[in-house]
Amino acid sequence: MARDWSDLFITGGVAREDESGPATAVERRRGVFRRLRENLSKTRQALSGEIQATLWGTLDEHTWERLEEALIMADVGASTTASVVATLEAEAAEGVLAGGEALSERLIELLAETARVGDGRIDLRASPTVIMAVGVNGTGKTTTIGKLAWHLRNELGLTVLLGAADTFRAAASEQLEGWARRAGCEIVTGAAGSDPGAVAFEAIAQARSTGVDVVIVDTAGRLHTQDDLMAELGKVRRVIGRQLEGAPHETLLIVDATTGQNGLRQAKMFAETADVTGVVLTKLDGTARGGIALAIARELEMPVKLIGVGETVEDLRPFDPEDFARALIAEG
Ligand SMILES: Nc1nc2c(ncn2[C@@H]2O[C@H](COP(=O)(O)OP(=O)(O)OP(=O)(O)O)[C@@H](O)[C@H]2O)c(=O)[nH]1
Ligand SMILES: [Mg+2]
Repeated sequence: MARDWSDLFITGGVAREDESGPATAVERRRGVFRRLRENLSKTRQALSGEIQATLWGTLDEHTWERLEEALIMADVGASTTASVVATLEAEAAEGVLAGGEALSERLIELLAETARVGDGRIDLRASPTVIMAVGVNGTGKTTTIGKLAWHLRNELGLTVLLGAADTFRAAASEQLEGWARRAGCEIVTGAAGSDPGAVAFEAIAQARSTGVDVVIVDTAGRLHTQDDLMAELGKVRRVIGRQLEGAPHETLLIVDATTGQNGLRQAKMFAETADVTGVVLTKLDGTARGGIALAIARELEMPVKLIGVGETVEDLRPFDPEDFARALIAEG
């Protein structure tokens, strides 16, 4: 139960093993799941009661309509909802699924299947591995980087260096410096208004010379329609690639879940121009429409790798489709 940090990363044996023993590990994962449910309580409240009442009642055409409505209200998306509900309805008609419990479990399974797209893991075997965070303004890039650095340091025992390549927004470097202090990692910054590519270049150069495991590069927020800024992002990527072949190894698109279908459209266009390899969906604690996490991977044709469910370091989690669907829907 509950995907752990060690399941998210491919580390080639450099990471620390879980030394707590199997019983404690299971207990820990249970605790993580409970916390996930709490943090997703806004969507859960909107969705779980309605779905359970529907599935445990008499099954007729209204059942499937109500189920569709509930899922669409939670932003699971029209096409995902239609196909999941059609499958459930067909299986119920065949008599394969008897009773509310079986229907609820099958719904969780179908939603989780939808959300499973590509390899959701992050490969950290390159030395150093370079991760870039990109996205629209204010989606949670800097915060996510801070949380991620903290987990890489504290859960996996890796060394991390942050590159503050958002030289555009005043105070962006200071914000990242705060996270570097909390996470206990190094940081490379540039002067306000300086070339973001130069900061990324310097960060990787420093990581290489000091033998750091992971470099995470922060970038300024931008819209996919801002051609000059999108071109700048391409330039930063090229600079990184020239400094280290194969880098950046991972480009995470940070998407704000509270922006719903509009944010999803924006993300789609962003992903088309920015060589994105995975999605981080943030602020899921702040929305009753967290079902978007189950549809976004299919819509963008790339995996959701991490989710943000609050503002503290503990509130960044590896995305596990089944846990997520269960946290939104299951009773109890
Ligand atoms: N509730 C909640 N707040 C979050 C989450 N992730 C980020 N935030 C908040 O969102 C706000 C913006 O976060 P930043 O990390 O500064 O966003 P950014 O994408 O770096 O912003 P720009 O650099 O200006 O484009 C901050 O107040 C964060 O604390 C989350 O998962 N849940
Ligand atoms: Mg930022």
